[in-house]
Amino acid sequence: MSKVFIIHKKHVQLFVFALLIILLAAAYFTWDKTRPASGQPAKVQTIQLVTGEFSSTTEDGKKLEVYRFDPGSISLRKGEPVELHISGVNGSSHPFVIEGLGIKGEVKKGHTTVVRFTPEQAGTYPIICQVHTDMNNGGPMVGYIEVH
Ligand SMILES: [Cu+2]
Repeated sequence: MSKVFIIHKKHVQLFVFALLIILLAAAYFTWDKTRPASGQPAKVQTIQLVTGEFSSTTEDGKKLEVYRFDPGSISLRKGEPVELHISGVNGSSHPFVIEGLGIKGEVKKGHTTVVRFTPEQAGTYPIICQVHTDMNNGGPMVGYIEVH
């Protein structure tokens, strides 16, 4: 009776020892994995844009005018935070949307509008001025945001 009890106690000791080894190993691997991840700061992709203008006169004296985002296309890496700094130079106001990203804003002359987002999917996202839409209205004022 007592012999059986002693063997059983040794098994319990062995089990506790094995459990301790497993817990130590688990703690070691978890610690090793989280260290490089927490030490890496998020890179912000900062892009500078301005609102510009092309203008011209036809042979019969008609004035042509189009506002634009400059540069007209930008390239971004997906999964990294972005800051667009859009400064208003030509045109008093440009209320805009970025299609596919659910972003709205406005650029005013003499001011810089900052737009922050993190693109999660590759694709082309047009930034469209809602006032300067076509040739009869000083447009089309559109830029293209390429996410790779
Ligand atoms: Cu505009």
